[in-house]
Amino acid sequence: MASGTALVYDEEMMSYELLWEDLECEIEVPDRLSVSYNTLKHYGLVERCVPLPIREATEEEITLVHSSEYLEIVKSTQTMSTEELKKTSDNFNAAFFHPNSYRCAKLALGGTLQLVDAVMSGQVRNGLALVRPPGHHSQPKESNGFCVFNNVAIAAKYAKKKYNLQRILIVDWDIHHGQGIQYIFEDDPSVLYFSWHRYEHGSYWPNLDESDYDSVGKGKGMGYNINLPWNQVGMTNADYIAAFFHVLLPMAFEFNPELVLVSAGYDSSIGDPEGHMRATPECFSHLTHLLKHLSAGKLCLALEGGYHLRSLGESVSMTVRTLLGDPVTKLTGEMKPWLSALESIQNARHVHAPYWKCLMHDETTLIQDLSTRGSCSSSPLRTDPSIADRFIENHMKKILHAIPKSTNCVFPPGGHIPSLPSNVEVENRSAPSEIATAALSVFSQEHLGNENMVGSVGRLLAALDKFTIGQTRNCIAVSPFPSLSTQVALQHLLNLGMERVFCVIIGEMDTKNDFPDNGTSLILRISGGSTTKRIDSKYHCFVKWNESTGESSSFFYPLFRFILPLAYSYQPELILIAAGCDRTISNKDILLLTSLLQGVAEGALLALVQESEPELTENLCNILAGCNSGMDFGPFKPPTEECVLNLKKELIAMEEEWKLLKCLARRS
Ligand code: Q9C
Ligand code: ZN
Repeated sequence: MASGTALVYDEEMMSYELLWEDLECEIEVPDRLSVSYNTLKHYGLVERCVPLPIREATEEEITLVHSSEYLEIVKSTQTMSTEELKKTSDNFNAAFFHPNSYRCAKLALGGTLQLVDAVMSGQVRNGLALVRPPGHHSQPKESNGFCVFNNVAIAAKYAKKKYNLQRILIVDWDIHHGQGIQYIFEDDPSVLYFSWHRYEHGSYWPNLDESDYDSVGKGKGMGYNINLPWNQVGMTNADYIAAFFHVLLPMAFEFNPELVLVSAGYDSSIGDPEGHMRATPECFSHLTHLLKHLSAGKLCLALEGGYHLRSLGESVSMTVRTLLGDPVTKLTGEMKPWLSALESIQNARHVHAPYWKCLMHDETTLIQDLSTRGSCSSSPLRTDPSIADRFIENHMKKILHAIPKSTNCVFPPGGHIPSLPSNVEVENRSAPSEIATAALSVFSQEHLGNENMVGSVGRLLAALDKFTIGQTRNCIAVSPFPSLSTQVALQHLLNLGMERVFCVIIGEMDTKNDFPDNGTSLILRISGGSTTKRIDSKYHCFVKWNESTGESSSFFYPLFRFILPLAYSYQPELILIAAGCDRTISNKDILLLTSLLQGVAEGALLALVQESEPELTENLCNILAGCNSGMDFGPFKPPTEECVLNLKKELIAMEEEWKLLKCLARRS
């Protein structure tokens, strides 16, 4: 499996700028690049990446998308006077040329293609191209929105051709609609394009009807263009994460791409003078973390917009940190999407329901955007960038940069120890056996004489103490009786003062259901449901899942529809995952679940596994130690109607309490 994160950067791409006065274009400055790079340096991230040399794109590559006539126009700007440059620029919408624009545009595209080659050849697992000019607005015959060549669209065509790919996903998290990319792949089912964008019912640039949610693609490409228009400014972390859970990710997993490209614009981040949204920098860690679970981690990002320099630098850094595999910083803010965001999400899901089986059985109706139509603030007040500066400065001080820590492994005394990654430590201390016996006796008298069990509980308790003082990142404990160990562990964690533990129990547990019900833990059980009964409490959830576990899995459906929104809504301090018996999800599903849940609780996670499952243990170790991002969790299949309907009952019971579960503005 490939490892490493590539970084493409060359300061030569700072050698063009706006040469005349133009309020619309003045924000696209050379410093965008140096600030991004210097912030990465400041956090020590540049040294940890693999530097890739930049190159010029060839004419053949440029014309994968652009017409030769347009190429000649761009070429001709090299020798133009300022006056001629201005005249040429005026032929396009929000574009400007400089004598170095052509050279830089060739480097920006060439750099993006270098990244694709490095990822596709396995030289690295993922990477970021810090480039300018941006690309996603440019069209076969047009420069548009500061973009000259469509870097990401050409990268997709290039990858398709050179590596014979059948399915590529393009995620456009820039705050503008990448209409250029939409036009290029509109009728192409091999490229799934997702864009969210500030829209305000068409009153925001580029003011196109085709940016609305009902542009789903054309001909064979119907269903492969996903637009999520934001009809209000001020969208937050909760809105963005909800959009990923309820719109992008289910379709992306059903699509199962072989490569993911990101039009990574950071004008969707807080403080941006264009976007006026409120997502904070760590939100980009979460978006990146989620996307790493597709296409065996093959993820290429290319910079698009981002005009608030401080916000841009911090958000880029958060992205790269996550590409490198560092623990994901907690997502801040209230986990409650705006009504306007839910309306957009509901409509996007509705128009795509005919094309995607994962949406087909869900309730979807169109909704009039009553919360915003006519009343939205079409021109938000310009906030002083220095106010945003101060906010971001403070915010970055407040949020913890979890430092990479080791993974702890607990084996019963004398148990078999599999081969482990180098950053995994094996717990060799133990709580005194009287203490272990006392902890165990709360739940069972039966095993008090079992030396193996008492010994493994002793070690588990020692490991948990280390946990709460922040000495380990996460922990996997192998136990002769995982059900019992789960109860002992949860009780101990609560005794130590933990306030919110998200407890996922997979399969059946041969213990009574005497978990607390006071909010200190949220219990989620996933099983076939033969013996499990739903408990009427907002702190006890039940996913009844009995899809036959074959080659392909549909487990992504409850993951994004229920489990992750629940976890993100609860905002736990720690995740506990227990693998019981008679499970109805596969080991691969457990690995995907575990890996995704590392995005919550700063990665603090405890996994409990039966002694007789060395393979699951070893794989979980790799995931927890961060040696997994090259794992292929696919192939996937859509869920059956029965499973969707089972989940719906639970959803209706829970969505008022856990707001990220909502993906309807209103039930009809
Ligand atoms: N007041 C990119 O982010 N101006 N291009 C819109 C609305 C054009 C953005 C004006 C913005 C172009 C790559
Ligand atoms: Zn943009």
